[in-house]
Amino acid sequence: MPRRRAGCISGRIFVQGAVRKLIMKLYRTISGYVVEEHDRFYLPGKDRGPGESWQLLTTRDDLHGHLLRQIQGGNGSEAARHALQDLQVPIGNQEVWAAGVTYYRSREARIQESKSAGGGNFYDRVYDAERPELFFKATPHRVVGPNGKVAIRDDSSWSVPEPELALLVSPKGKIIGYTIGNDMSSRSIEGENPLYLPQAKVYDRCCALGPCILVAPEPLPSSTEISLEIMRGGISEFAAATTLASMKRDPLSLVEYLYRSNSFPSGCFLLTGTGIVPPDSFTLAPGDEIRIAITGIGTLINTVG
Ligand code: DO4
Ligand code: MG
Repeated sequence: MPRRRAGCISGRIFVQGAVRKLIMKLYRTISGYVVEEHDRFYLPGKDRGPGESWQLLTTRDDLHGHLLRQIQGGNGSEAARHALQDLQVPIGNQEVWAAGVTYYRSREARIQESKSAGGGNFYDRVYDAERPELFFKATPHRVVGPNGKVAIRDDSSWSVPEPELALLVSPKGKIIGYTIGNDMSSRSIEGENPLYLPQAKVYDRCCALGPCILVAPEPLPSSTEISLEIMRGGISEFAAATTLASMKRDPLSLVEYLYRSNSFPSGCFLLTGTGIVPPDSFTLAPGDEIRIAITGIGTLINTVG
């Protein structure tokens, strides 16, 4: 039996040597990075000498243990809580990639939108295939953060947000965190021809990430809920929810495919697909507020502008 010593961190009992299952939230702010744990807020970069850069921090395979060590013995501070008023987009130099047709609802909507263009059974086939659909989504300059303005394309007549769980993956291919992603999409362009997918998906301010990175030592439970609400003029125009249980693919297998013969020296974010698609009569308009919530992570709010 290994010897374990009981200790106390800020009033919370822990056992030395035991696997600690603490879940933390990591925020990027103008004042440095903030770690939230158990309703306490820490600014380790500020309190312990010059902090490491966001990019360095968010590529560490040992991110969970590293942050735990940084907050150990502390009580948090008001300054750290205050710093959350100036949140920044939680991305460094990572590329953003995305998976598609990972939920039945997405498969159904794509088949419908590409029908008149003779979309064939590609979506049907990819939903059932062993190899997932993976596509390039954004470079950091195309990504906005919490409360930022996402865009609809000037040449799109039918646009929607796609609320997705986003994985933060290290250069070595380890999932080190989770955040909320909005895969803004033009359904008119994609529906015209599936070969137009890169234009439907990649443009300025086509993606939002945030509000924080959830750093958890274990995968998220399948009961994790993803919800979307779109507000127009203060009125709820559309609202729906799904859970990770409806996702056809395992996040680990999506990452495994993404990293096949493909390297990510700066790590990457991988959006895991949408399970929520508004009705065909709905298209986004300037001024719409998009609220995406994921259990345990928080709410990402953006306006179309
Ligand atoms: O097949 C096109 C894109 C699918 C997608 O973005 C999704 O299912 O979330
Ligand atoms: Mg998507």
